[in-house]
Order: sequence, then structure tokens, then C-alpha cells
Amino acid sequence: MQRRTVLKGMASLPLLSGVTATNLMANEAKKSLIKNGKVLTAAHWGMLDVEVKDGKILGSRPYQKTSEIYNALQYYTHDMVYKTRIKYPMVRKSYLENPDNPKPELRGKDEWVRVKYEDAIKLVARELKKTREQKGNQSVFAGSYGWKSSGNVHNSRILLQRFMNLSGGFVGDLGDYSTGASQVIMPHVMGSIEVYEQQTSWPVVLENSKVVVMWGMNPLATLRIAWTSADEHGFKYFEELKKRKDIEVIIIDPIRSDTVKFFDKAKHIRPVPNTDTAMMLGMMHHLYTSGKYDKEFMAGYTYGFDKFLPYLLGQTDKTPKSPEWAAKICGIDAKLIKSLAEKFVSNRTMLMSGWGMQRAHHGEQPHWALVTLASMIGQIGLAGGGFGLSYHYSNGGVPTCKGGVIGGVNAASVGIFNDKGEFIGTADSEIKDGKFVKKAVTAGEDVPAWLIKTTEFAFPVARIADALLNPGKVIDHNGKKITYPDIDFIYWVGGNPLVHHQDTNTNLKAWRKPRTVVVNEPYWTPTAKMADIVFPTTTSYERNDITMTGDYSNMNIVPMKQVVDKFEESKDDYQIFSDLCKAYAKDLVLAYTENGKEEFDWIKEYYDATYEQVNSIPDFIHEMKPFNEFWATNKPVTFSSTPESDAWIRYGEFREDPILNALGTPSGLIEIYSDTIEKMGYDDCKAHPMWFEPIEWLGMKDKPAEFHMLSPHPTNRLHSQLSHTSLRDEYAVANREPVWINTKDAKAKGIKNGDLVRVFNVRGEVLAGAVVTDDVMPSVIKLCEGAWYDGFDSGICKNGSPNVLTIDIPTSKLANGNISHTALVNIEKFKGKAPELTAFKDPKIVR
Ligand SMILES: Nc1nc2c(c(=O)[nH]1)N[C@H]1C(S)=C(S)[C@@H](COP(=O)(O)OP(=O)(O)OC[C@H]3O[C@@H](n4cnc5c(=O)[nH]c(N)nc54)[C@H](O)[C@@H]3O)O[C@H]1N2
Ligand SMILES: Nc1nc2c(c(=O)[nH]1)N[C@H]1C(S)=C(S)[C@@H](COP(=O)(O)OP(=O)(O)OC[C@H]3O[C@@H](n4cnc5c(=O)[nH]c(N)nc54)[C@H](O)[C@@H]3O)O[C@H]1N2
Ligand SMILES: [Mo]
Repeated sequence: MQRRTVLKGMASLPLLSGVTATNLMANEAKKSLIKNGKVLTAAHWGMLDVEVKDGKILGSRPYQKTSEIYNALQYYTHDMVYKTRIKYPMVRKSYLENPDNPKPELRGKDEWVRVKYEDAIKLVARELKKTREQKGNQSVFAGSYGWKSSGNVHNSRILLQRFMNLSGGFVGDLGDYSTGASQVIMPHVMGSIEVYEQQTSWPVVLENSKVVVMWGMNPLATLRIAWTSADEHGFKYFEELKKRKDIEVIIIDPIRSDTVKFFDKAKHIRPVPNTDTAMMLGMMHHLYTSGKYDKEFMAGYTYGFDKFLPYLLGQTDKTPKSPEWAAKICGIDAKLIKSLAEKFVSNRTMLMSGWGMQRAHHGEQPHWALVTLASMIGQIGLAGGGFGLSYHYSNGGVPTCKGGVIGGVNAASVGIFNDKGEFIGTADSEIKDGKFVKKAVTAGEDVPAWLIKTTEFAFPVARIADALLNPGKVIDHNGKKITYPDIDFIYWVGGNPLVHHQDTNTNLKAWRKPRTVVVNEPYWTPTAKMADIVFPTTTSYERNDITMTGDYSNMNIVPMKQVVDKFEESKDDYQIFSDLCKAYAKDLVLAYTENGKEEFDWIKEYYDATYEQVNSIPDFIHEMKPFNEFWATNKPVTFSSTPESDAWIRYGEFREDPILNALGTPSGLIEIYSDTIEKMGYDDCKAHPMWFEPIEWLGMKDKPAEFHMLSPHPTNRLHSQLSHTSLRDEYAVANREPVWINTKDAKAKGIKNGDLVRVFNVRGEVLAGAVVTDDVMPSVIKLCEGAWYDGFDSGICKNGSPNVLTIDIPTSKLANGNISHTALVNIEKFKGKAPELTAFKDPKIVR
């Protein structure tokens, strides 16, 4: 259910008997909101000290300084609270007039009407119930993908799903946008998902690696954040790596990224986008034909090399995957391909990779090929060797600390109702004497039919538009068939799908299909503008919460203290869903809130459970204090790593004994050839890594457009978050999203630095501001993801959201990941009068 498995494992806890003690504390906390001074909280971008004056936020800065690397995201809390906010509950005019015929085609263009909160709650409860009665639970979609805010209690997506489960069930989704391809292919190859797993520890890398390769990876940007909250030690280790003259750094990326600029001594190699698999095959071919690969490792630790070789050598298709063959595809000289391969086998080499190149057509291939290459090099499981798919993310490789992990709110299970429509319990709970009580369930009990009814309809997350447009369509997914449900009600919180999903124009059509769309949002994002009913939501600075930092390191427990009063009529997601429960069915709220728990009850409950667990570790000296003391001191609890975690080597045990410590693959070995995938019989993902031509790329015949657009993750935002802050002034060009174009290309197109340009293809068009630079290779442009879509009035996105131009097809039938880094576009100087930017303006509000 939850993408970051690291955070899972909330044990079911005893219910609090007297809720009142912590309520008292909550009241105290509210009264004592600091009017002048500093408050500690945390965001995805780290622990923050927020400065308050007369009850208003002045500014914010990092709570601690762990590295010299500047993280701009940490300084804009003021705008996060006061800018572009939704003030009141709002309903789209046509929806309010007639929810049964709400003119969905007007979504995004219609006028809005302010309504009373209680009325909005009643409306949503009534229409949700109506949809379920008419079309069943499988017509309610609450997958609600997105990055929300940090905090284990006010976790908007889980809070939504808790409500949707308890009130009857919903359709969810599978996988995520980040690693859609890799997280499905890697279990077949390595027996684990790899992408969200701890890496060989940094101290081991710094001690042993002689070559560090960063393949399609920009940690200087992407390590600014973490799923929980950044612990910031990832940066520290990259700084140490830079100081080390004895470790060679090689960066493979079409773009001269922040990371390439930081490692100014590094070798920077710029392949044609989406061709890395070919380059890797060229390396493998050379290693094989020259006999310079680790034959013992291949024999002892891998499966199916013999069935891959005929392809590598060209016996199956008359095309040997030689360095010369690869060079023609990836644009890297064959000599360089060979010398790199030889460097890797003859030095202890860590192949680090980001995820950009698997967010592309046939995105299953590059990481599968990388694992195969790493196998031939033969250093997997050795100190400082092998590969790692998470050094760029959430402080991967920062040694795991000894201590505790704070639990979080869970999605509960599906509710059961009596004939009168009253809530009577779930498979593991019941309402007894007006109280919610948990029941013991016997393991192995049959799962009731109503419980699986909706989960069977879950579809891969990035197929959302396809699913909305094609109810009943059957698709292939990782060896299974999935039938799209007929979705008529969408509830989204904590995400910005009108920005994050590919091919916005198709997506807009899809969002105009269901009868009802409800969104909880702090800001007037494009997704809020595409809804029928909008609840203004608090930001994390307007409520109390608790989080860990460093998804793998588990370094700190941070109190996230309410900084200021709630903005206008905004409410916590928890409050909104509690009120929806009350309006939906008798006694439902008892289950939702476990008999009335408030934010502090949950915070304390999670903290206490961890405190107890930590105290039960023999002879463990730690900083944790009883909850009240912890909360009052306004400081994080910090745990330390152990000698064992400092020395930890990924796959070290497998290396020592591959029989005893077999991998979770069918063969127990690294699968270069997968019989499981072979049996699926897919034409777009075969049984071993292969080069497939992407649907659009620079080397194709009859290119539909001239430039390859990469839309990587923005350095100065978290996706679309922080878009509306004044940090935007630092990077916007011509008041639009900057687009990087190579000097030579710009000259040919008559484009100058700072020009307003039109980027377009058959799918759509956007305006952007030109940055003319050799930081991007010729024929490639860079337009980062996350600019708020601004095309509701004209069809042309005036702000420069790249997803207007990307392709909405799956990576392959295996993983169905998104392919946002695969798209050809044209670019020209914009002629005529520049249209006004409206991305950050309120929609039309009539009453
Ligand atoms: N072209 C292209 N597209 C991409 C990508 C790419 O590389 N290229 N990357 C993809 C990837 S990996 C990802 S993860 C996605 C990211 O896409 P999203 O996760 O959808 O992006 P965010 O901007 O983080 O959206 C989070 C939203 O939640 C809101 N929010 C924050 N806190 C709360 C809260 O407490 N309650 C509620 N109700 N709302 C809250 C924020 O205001 C914001 O609007 O984008 C994907 N799209
Ligand atoms: N500051 C900041 N940090 C973030 C995020 C953010 O929005 N802002 N988002 C977070 C999230 S949700 C995620 S999923 C991760 C994303 O982490 P990644 O997916 O690793 O990030 P990207 O920026 O998409 O891609 C990384 C690099 O790959 C390069 N690249 C793209 N295509 C190719 C290719 O075909 N070949 C090669 N060799 N390189 C290629 C890009 O130019 C880029 O420099 O980042 C996380 N960190
Ligand atoms: Mo992501």
C-alpha cells in the first residue's frame, strides 16, 4: 500500500483508555503557540528552525549545518504559509447547481462558489454514498499518489485511504512514478526492489572504491529532500568524495547537472538520451570477447548468462552488440566504451545510478543491463564494488542508526455496515456499547469477498488517464491481467496529478470523465482547479506532528511543532475526514479516530511505543526522554550508527555464501535470464536485458520532432511544491519555467538567452524562458518537471509544464511505468504578445 516500505511496520497498539490527558496537553500547546521566537519543525527538505514574530512567520533556516552545500528549499516557509492559499471550502458552480449533471466538461474553466464547511462535508458524504450505491466501491478512486508533506500523523494520503476503507472500500493503485520500471523488474533479477533499499555504507565506499560512476544521477539536486525528512548527511559524503583525489568520479548524463558542476574534476560523458542500455551492452560485449570478465562470479552467482550470450554476440539477430554497434546508437566513441569497461573491471568500481533513465520507454532495461554489467565486473557484494540504485535519494548509504522508528497512521480495513447503513466494524474490529474495539483475528482465516472486491481493481499508478478513459479495458501487468474499473468519483489529497502525469491534454480529457472530483489542498494548484469540491487544507506548519529523518539512516526523531494558527478556514486532513465520517454513517468516526483521538494522542502513542521499544534494547544508551519532556525541549532525538552498519556491504552475505544466503529469485541467483518473464511472452520486455528502440529518440528514422526533451527533477523545488514561493524568482526566465538549449542549437533557431520560447509537438505546446548554455548537449533540451500547468483558458501552458509534451504510454507490459524522459519536441522563439501568467492566480470565484 505504502510506497516507502522503510516506513512500514506499525504494530497494532493498545488503545488509549483516557484520551483526556493528552487533550489537556493539546490545549496547552495551542494556547502556548510561540508568538515570538523559534519553532522546530521538519519538511521533506530537512529540519527547520522557523522564526516567528507577532504570531507570523518571518523566515526559516536549517536547524543544523551538516555540509557546505546550500539547500535553497529551506528558506521559504513564509510563502508556504501565506501565498496562493485556498481560503474557504469551494464548489464548482455547475456541480453545486446539479451534482447529477455537473457538466464535467467545464472542469478547470467553470466558476467557483464559496460554501460553508458543514455544507461541503454533507455534499461530499452524500455524493460519495450515491456513487457507491449506483456504481459500487470499485467506481471510487482514492489511489491519490503524491508527495504531500512530512509527518506521520497528518499523512494525507493514508488518512484519505483510511476514510475510504472504513466507509466501504475504494480502488487504489500499484507502484509509483519514481521507479515504476525498476521496482518491478528488480525483484525478478535480484529478488528485491533495490530502489528503496539501504546501500553499501558510505564509509565502505570511501575506504575501498577506486572508481565511482554516477550513471544518470544528480544527487546534488535530488538529495535536498527525503520521503520522511532529509538527514542531510548524504551531502556530507558526496563532499568527502570530492575531496578524495584517489577516487576517480565518472558522471554519465546528457546534462551538465549540478552534480557535474560540483565534481569539477570528474569525467563527464554525455550519451544520447535513452541509449544507456546500448552503451552497457557494448561494454559487456567487449568484456566478453576480450575475456576480461569475472568468469567465476558469472558461474557461481548468476543464472542464465549462457542464454543471454547469443543475443550479446549477435547469434540470434545477426547484430553483435559490439562497442562499435553501441557507439552508433549512444554517440559515445567505441574506444571510450572499451576503456571504461576495462577501467571498471580492473579497479574497485561502484556503479551508482539514479532513476531518470528508467523513467523512459523500455525503462526496465537500463538497470537490468547495469546489474548484468556489474555481474561481469564481478564486484557485487565486495567492499566498495557492485551497483547501487539509491545513493541519490533520501540519504541512501548513510549508515543506519541504532534506535527506534516512529510509527504512523494506517489505512485500516474495509468497513461493514448493517441494513440501516450504520457502521458495525471491520474484519478486525467492532462497535460495542458505543465504543470502537479491536478484535483478535485468527491467522489463516478466509479473506471475506467484500474485502478483496476493490483491491483486485488496482492498476499501475501511471495508467490513471488510460484507466479513466477506458473502463473495462484489460491490460497486461507483470504476468497478470488487470481490468480497469469504471471510475466515477475521484478523491485526491497530497498530490498534483495535473502536473505530474504525462500528456496533460489527454489527462485533462480523462479528468473530465468522472461525475465527481474532490481535492484537499492548501493551494490553488492546477489539480485543485480541476476539482468540483475543494477543501482548504492546513500546511504542516499549522499543526503538530512527528517524523523521522533519513529514510534509510533513521537518524533523528523530530517534533514537528505547530508554528502558526491555521490559515483562514483551512482544516487538517484528519479533521476533514473525521467530519466526513460523521456525515457518512453512524459510529464510523469512532473507528476512524479510535474513539476520539486527536493529533497529540497519536503523536504520543507513536512516540511512547518507540520509547518502550528503545528502552527494551539491553545496555542501549540513548537520548530519548519521556514524551512530555521530549516535546517541551524543542529538540530532535538523534541516534548514532554502529560499527556494523558503518561496515555494511550490500550483498555481502550473498557473496560469502550464495547457497545459504540465496536471493529471492526463482534460482536464488542474479537472473540475467528470467524464465518467469520468458513465460509472460511479452514483445516489449523479453527474458534478458536488451536494447529496444524507444518510441521517440534522436536516432530514429523520420523523427516527429527535432529535440529530445529531458524533464528531470528540479533543483529548486520538490516537484511542484514551492513553485509559488519567491524562490521561483531565482530561476524563472521571462517569468516562465527555464528551458535549457545548447548554444549551437539556439543559434540555428535564432533564440537568445532570456527569450520567451514555444516548445511544442503533436501532443501540445508550452511557453518557457530560454537559457542558452552548453550545459546541455546538442539536440537535447532540459525542461524540469513540476511547473504548475497554466493552460485552462488557452490550451497552451503559459508556465512551461513539460508533461504537456510527454507521452502517456507504459514502459512495457511488464512494469507499466511512466516514460516521462522519452519525448521529442520542437522549439522556436515565441512571436507576438506574451500572454499573462495565471498559474498562481485564484480561479474565477463568483460568490
Ligand atoms: N515529466 C516528468 N514528470 C514527472 C517526473 C519526471 O521526472 N518528469 N517525475 C515523477 C515523479 S518521480 C513523481 S514522485 C511525481 C511527483 O508528483 P507529486 O507528488 O504529485 O508532486 P508534488 O508537487 O509533491 O505534489 C504534492 C501536493 O500535495 C500538496 N500537499 C502538501 N501537503 C499536504 C497536506 O498535508 N494535505 C494535502 N491535502 N495536500 C498537501 C502540495 O501542496 C502539492 O500540491 O511527478 C512525476 N512526474
Ligand atoms: N530537489 C529535488 N530533489 C528531489 C526531487 C525534486 O523534485 N527536487 N524529487 C525526488 C523524487 S520523488 C525522485 S523520484 C527522485 C528522482 O531521482 P532521479 O530519477 O534520479 O532524478 P531525475 O532528475 O529524473 O534524473 C537524474 C538524472 O538522470 C539524467 N537522465 C535523464 N535521462 C537520462 C538518460 O537517458 N541517460 C542518462 N545517462 N541520464 C539521464 C537527468 O539528466 C538527471 O540529471 O528525486 C527526489 N529528489
Ligand atoms: Mo518520485
